[in-house]
Parts: sequence; C-alpha cells; structure tokens
Amino acid sequence: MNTKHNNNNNITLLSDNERIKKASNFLRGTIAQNLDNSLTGGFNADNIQLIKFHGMYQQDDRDVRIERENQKLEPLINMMLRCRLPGGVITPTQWLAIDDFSKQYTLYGTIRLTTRQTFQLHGLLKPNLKSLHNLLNKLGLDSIATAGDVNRNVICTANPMESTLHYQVWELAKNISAHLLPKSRAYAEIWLDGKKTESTDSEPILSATYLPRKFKIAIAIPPMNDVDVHANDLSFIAIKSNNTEKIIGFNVLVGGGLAMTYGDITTYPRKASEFGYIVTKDVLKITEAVVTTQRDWGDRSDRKHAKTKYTLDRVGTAVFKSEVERRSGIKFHPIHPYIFTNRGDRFGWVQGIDGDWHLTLFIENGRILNNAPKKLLKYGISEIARVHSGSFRLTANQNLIISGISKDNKLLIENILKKYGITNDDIMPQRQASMACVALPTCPLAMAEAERFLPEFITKVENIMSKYKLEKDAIVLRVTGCPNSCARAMLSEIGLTGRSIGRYNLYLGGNNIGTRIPRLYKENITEIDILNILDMTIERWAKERINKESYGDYVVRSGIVNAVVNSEKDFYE
Ligand code: SRM
Ligand code: SF4
Repeated sequence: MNTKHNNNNNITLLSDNERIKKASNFLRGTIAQNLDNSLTGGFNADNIQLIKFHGMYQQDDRDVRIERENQKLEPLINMMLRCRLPGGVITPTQWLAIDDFSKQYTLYGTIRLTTRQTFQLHGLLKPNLKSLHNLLNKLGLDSIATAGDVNRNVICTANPMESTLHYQVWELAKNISAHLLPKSRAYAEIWLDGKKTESTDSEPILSATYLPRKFKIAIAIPPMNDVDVHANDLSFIAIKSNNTEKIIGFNVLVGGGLAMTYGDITTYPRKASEFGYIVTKDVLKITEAVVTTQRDWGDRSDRKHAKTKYTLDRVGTAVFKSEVERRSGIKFHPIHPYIFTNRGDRFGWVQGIDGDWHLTLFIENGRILNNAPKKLLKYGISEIARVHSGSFRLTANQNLIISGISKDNKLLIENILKKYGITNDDIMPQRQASMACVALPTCPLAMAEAERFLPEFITKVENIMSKYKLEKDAIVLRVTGCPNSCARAMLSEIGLTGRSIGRYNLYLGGNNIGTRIPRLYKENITEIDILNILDMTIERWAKERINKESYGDYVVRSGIVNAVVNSEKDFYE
C-alpha cells in the first residue's frame, strides 16, 4: 500500500494499483523486458496490470489448468487482446486481416464480439503480440485504453435505419475516444518500435496515475437503448431537431455501473443520474469535466468503491454535478423529454434512408467461429468481406451488421450467406434477446459457465415459451459467470449471475428497455430450480398479462418481486 494526503490532510492508504501506475513511467513498467523473457509465457505481476492499459489481459486456459498442474507445467498462459473500435465500425479489409490472424496465431481460432461494440482475440501467445499490434497499426487500428483505469471503447447506437443520425454519433464517439486517449508514448515504443511519435509523455486529462478505475461512455439515439446507458459512467442521449435529421444536443447521464461483490452490501449496481441537457458543441468540455472530477474525487484506496457511481453517492449527485458545471463553465439545462422503446438489435434486412441495404445478423454470444458443419459463420463472413464495399458494424448486443450493401451486391451477399448456412430465420425472438458473457475457460473471474451454458439453456427456455404459446415474445435474459455483469445481467428482465459451477443467483424484474435493475429472487440455485421458477412465472405471465405487458413489468406488477427503485438504498432489501 501507498499513502496520500486527502483534502483534510488525513493520510489515506492507496490501493496497490496506484503504486503500479505511479511507478510505471507512463505505462511502460518493464513490459518490454518481460517480452524478451522466453522462460515464461507471461508477464510479472505489475506488468499484468499495465498491459491492460495497452488493451491486453493475461489469462490461462482454465479447462487445462489442473491437467497442466499435474504435469508440473506452467498454466497455459496466453493473452486476450481487445481492439479499440469507437462505435463498432470496422472495414472489410480490417476484418479480413483480423480473421486471418485469428486463424493462424491464436489458440482458439475465433473472434469474439463484445458487449461494448468491439472484438477480442483470445489465446494469443507472447511471441506473437508485437506482430498483432503492428498489424493493427497497419490497418489503422489499435488496442490503446480498451482496458485499465482509463476511458474504454466509446459505444453508440448502431441502428442501420437512421444512418445520418448514426453517422453523427459515430463521429462523436470517435472524437470522444480520441480526446480521452492516453498521450503516453509507451504503446508506440513497446509494441510498434516507437513508430508513432506524435504523442508526448504528459497526461493533462488523465494524470500520471490515470483514473481511479475503468470509465465507460455511451451515446444512445432514442428510442433505441441498445447501448444500455445505465451501465455507463457517462452517457449522452441524442436529441434530434424536429425538422431535420440533425442532432441538436444531448441529455447527460452520469454514474451508471452494474457490478457488485457477493456478500458486500456496500457494492451494488446503480442506474445513472440525469444531470441535464447540453448542446452538441459542449460535449467534449462536459466529458472532460466529468472525467477530471472523477479523476480527482474517485476513491483511490479501495478499488471496489472507485467507480464514478460510488463517487456520486459519496459526495452527492448535486455536488458532483455543480463541480462539473464549475469545471466546464457550462450550465446544464433541464432534461429534454425522451423515451426508450427497446434495446435489441433489429435483425434481418433493412434499407437505409440512403437506399443502401443493411443486414443485422444474430451472432450467438458474439462468437465468430465455424460452429457446425452446415453453419460456417467465420468462413462466410470472411467471404462476404472479400466482396463487400460497405462496412461492418458491431453492436453492443454482440451482433454484427453488414452495412452499406449496394443494390447490386445484395443478391451476391444473400448467396454467400446461403452457401455457408448463415441465417436468422431459424432463431426465435427469445434467443435473440439473450446474451452471456465470456466466462470459462478464459475469464479468470468466472465462478460458473455463461457463454457455454447459454445455448442449451435458451433451448429449454424456448420450450417453456412455446408451451405457453409465447413463441413470438421475448424476455431480455442475460447470464454472467460472476457478479461483474459483463453481459449486463443487472439490466435484464431475467438475470443469472454465477455462484459456482452449475449454480446461479436468479434476478427478476428489470424491464425490457434497460431502465430498471432487477431484484434477487433466489440465491445459489441450479439450472433445474431456475427452469422451474421460470416455468411457473412465465405461465402466470402468459395468463395474467395485461395487453402486451412485458415479463419484467408483469413480475413487478403482480408482486412476484418488488421493483428496485434506488438501488443504492433498496437493492438488498
Ligand atoms: Fe467485463 C472484467 C469481459 C463488458 C464489468 N470483463 C472483465 C474481464 C476482463 C476479466 C478480468 O478482469 O480479468 C473479462 C474478460 C473475459 C474474457 O475472457 O474475455 C471481461 N466485459 C467482458 C466482455 C468481453 C463480456 C462479453 O461477453 O462481451 C465485455 C467487453 C467489453 C469491451 O469491449 O470493452 C465486458 N464488463 C463489461 C460490462 C458491460 C458494459 O460495459 O456495457 C460490465 C458492466 C458495466 C460496468 O462496468 O459496470 C463489465 N468486467 C466488469 C467488471 C466489474 C467492474 C466493477 O465495476 O467492479 C470486471 C472486473 C474488474 O474490473 O475488476 C470486468
Ligand atoms: Fe468474467 Fe464475470 Fe465478466 Fe463474465 S461477468 S466475463 S465471468 S468477469
């Protein structure tokens, strides 16, 4: 532990991550030296923390951990890399090169689309890391600040229908991402042999010790809440002009976040607080003021309480807000009215206002692989990338949009999809409304399966839905392998969070637009128990629902669970 003086000159203990950041010389640490050490597949403890700021996590394959231990071998250490892709847009050329790299140089041969609109490559070995970073650089990509105590990948609504609005928020997502990027030259020096020299070693926004914790930003275009604004430290909700397809300003929300620690009631998921409305030109100033307030006021002694949501609850929302106004010199106006109606992706073909076609494909768990002999997803997407002149857009629900398809290319792409067995047609709405986080075998924090559990579990839930003639309905259902909520289970109508292998906590009563946190219904139960509860509550919902009432709203109205209103006060009641 390290020490610092707070405003009252009391000595507080700093978390060890603060020591690591301070001693790192702007994120260099001894990463370069560790890279040259061929005696181990990994990095030392301090560098394991530092490589996160460069977009990588050290992991090991947990499926073979015991076997390797028995053989007295080091765990199968490998790295996961997360790309920076503001707004989730990637070109066919970039896709092809990444696809090729994943095939040749990763242990798993897959690409994983994430809940924050980017992709991850799992199973990278240390000797191949530099060539991957050089490839990304050649492609105009990087993985800077996709992890660590910095602003992460900036996400925005990926709705292909309103492409003019999408274009505006995508531009903004890129600008925010660039504005908050670490300025340190460490990434260029270590991974690109110093090729990128335009940046300097000073961090006017982030500081030499960066932020107290991870920081997340989202931009939503109502009525879509596909980005789940309440999972983010800072969100912008676009308000468009009445007469033109132009965004005139944004409602600003601060302090959302979903993780908790079991058994520690000082931790909780929290919805973001509405600060007010600002005009578009003020977005970067407000962003900077929120980030620097959190930088200076966030808790650097206890990482469990370091996120913006806890800073807000500790100092008070009004105090935080007026500090943001003071720092930015901008006064918030009252919130402009907005409504969210859904947050799933719109699957299938749509024609945008520009006449181009867009196809949203459901990707189960975001995993791009050749999953069955007749469903060769990975081959199919790469063949499409060879002929496609538009772009790909990753969604915050782990799906893929093939975007900007000209009229002439539509048939060609349809034929490729047919050839590789890629179709949305056999997928029920329930599966489309479900997500799981990665969990085992790569996530070191997983307590239970999630991605590998979901497909068969959903088949069983689909059977329940069919039994009650609800095939056309869907419940937002999300599974995570631990309470960190990476697939945003804490904003779902049915949320499962892993407790141990085969056991989960069951949360019910979030809503289908992502504005209510669900409540714990039963703790530490098995799949059979979960299915029994779902069968019972779904039957009641089918019989007693009023009009098109959603499952989440029904379980609250019928008293099956009480709504969570202010999670900081009532989440554990
Ligand atoms: Fe996450 C940590 C995967 C979105 C909250 N998350 C992790 C790690 C890196 C485990 C670790 O720290 O070693 C996981 C890597 C697993 C693997 O093998 O790939 C991991 N998180 C993911 C992804 C890939 C899940 C997915 O299935 O798509 C998502 C990557 C997003 C991205 O591209 O940047 C992902 N993580 C989220 C979200 C959802 C979101 O941001 O919309 C959350 C909840 C929102 C929030 O932040 O409150 C989330 N992840 C966490 C946390 C809890 C943080 C906290 O507040 O305490 C951790 C653990 C930590 O940071 O200590 C974590
Ligand atoms: Fe890992 Fe937990 Fe996140 Fe799932 S929710 S990816 S198990 S940290």
